[in-house]
Amino acid sequence: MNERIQAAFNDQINEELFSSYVYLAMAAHFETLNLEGFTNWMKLQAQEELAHAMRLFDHVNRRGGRVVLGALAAPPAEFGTPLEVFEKALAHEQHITGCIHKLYGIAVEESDYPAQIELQWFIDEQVEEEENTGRVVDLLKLAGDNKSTLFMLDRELAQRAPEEDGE
Ligand code: OFO
Repeated sequence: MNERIQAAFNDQINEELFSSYVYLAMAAHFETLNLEGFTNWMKLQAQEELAHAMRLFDHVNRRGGRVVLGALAAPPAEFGTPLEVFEKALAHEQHITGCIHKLYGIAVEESDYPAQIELQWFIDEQVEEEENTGRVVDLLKLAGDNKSTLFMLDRELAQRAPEEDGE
């Protein structure tokens, strides 16, 4: 893999690790609100992001490239109401989708076909990530100030289980 692709993959590893860190901070935020289902959802999301970083990590190594890990910024500690948290999560996913599309564009410019195939998985995954996060945003908007609907949603999010492949 050439230097440009390698650097771009390393940047994306950092983005995925930072995503994991952000969702872990959101889980900690939900813990303070005693919303166990929301906490569960965010903890699993943090694990998924770590799996995404590892998938890119493995791709670089399998191609004879060199993974170089950069510094991780501290995520915020406060995120607001459950709706505000999920709106921020959705905005974050939209940002990540943009990063993946940019990375794919670089792989096309560099005629790196294995990278393009690997990144197609991420393009699909981002559609799912935005869909899942956007669904919770919509449900929270519907719930409005209704506490019992919020608790019902909390119970639903408690059901989220790790995906078979962890991704
Ligand atoms: Fe890695 O998909 Fe979310 O950020």
